[in-house]
Amino acid sequence: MEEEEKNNNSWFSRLKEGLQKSSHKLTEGISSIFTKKKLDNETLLELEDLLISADLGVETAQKLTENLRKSRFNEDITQEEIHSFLAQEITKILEPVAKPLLIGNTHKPYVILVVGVNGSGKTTTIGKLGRIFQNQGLKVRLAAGDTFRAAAVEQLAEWGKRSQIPVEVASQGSDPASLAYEAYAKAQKAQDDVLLIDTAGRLHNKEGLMAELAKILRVLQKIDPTAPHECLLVLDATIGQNAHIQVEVFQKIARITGLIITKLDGTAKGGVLIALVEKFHLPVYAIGVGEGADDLKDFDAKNFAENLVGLSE
Ligand SMILES: Nc1nc2c(ncn2[C@@H]2O[C@H](COP(=O)(O)OP(=O)(O)OP(=O)(O)O)[C@@H](O)[C@H]2O)c(=O)[nH]1
Ligand SMILES: [Mg+2]
Repeated sequence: MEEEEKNNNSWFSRLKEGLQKSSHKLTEGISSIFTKKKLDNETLLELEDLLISADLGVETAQKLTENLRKSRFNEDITQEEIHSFLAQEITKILEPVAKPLLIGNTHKPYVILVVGVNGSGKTTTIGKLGRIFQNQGLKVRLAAGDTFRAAAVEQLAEWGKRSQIPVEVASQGSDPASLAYEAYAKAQKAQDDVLLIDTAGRLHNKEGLMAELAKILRVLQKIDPTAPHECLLVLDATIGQNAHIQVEVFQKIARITGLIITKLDGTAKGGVLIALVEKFHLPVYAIGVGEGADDLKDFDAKNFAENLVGLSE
């Protein structure tokens, strides 16, 4: 029990620490805006600007300030109340999409394809997810579908070695679709519970890479027309509003079933997660708040919202 409590505490402090850059920006902004007691038009406009600059998106910023106007206009309000109000409103937005990534027993193996532009954190996320699933007692296999770079294969192999998870690899430059197919067949035969497939970083202006992703999907569907059972899009939070275009581009090729937002520890743009949720309504399965093996966190709407607005500071 005590151990569990300790783990929980470190979980919360890591999340808080991770989101510090974003929460700092909002906290500073709020303390410089709310210097007078009454909630007037000027203050509301300044708050709207602050929320936009914190990457929450124009529509969300307008919605939040409008709600605040409705409930408290011309009344005395404290900074503490602003923090609580924002945390509550943001929680309401995020709650419907905060879902754990559950490996059902409907498909064995449960095939998870991981996509995203280069450097977004795909390989690292797969390493972390593999560990999480293994700790749940599931039989896991990884496939190093980024066959372009030898270093990418090594990177995944290293994660596999650390957690003693088998990793399927192919020689450099070989067809990633064949690797995905073979890994799937092997996972089926071995009766694995989960197969996580890594892919190369795909810039949306590289048609060839996009065609390759389409091919991977086609071969997986030869084995099971419902595969992949999840297609996760990994987004780097530090790119802020550019994340929107990445969702749009990847949605054109694959049926994206959920998002993972990484690098929330290295950015003041953490609010972009809220803008993405408002626009795309995709589940957010997890968030990355650091490079370590335990830095991929379940996405909990209330905790995220409170930490983002610095409520616990
Ligand atoms: N600070 C921080 N760094 C992260 C996080 N997730 C990943 N990284 C780092 O981001 C860098 C890129 O991560 P990768 O997992 O290699 O990204 P990728 O999408 O596989 O990149 P490509 O294989 O080039 O397409 C690595 O240095 C990771 O350690 C995170 O949540 N926080
Ligand atoms: Mg990679």
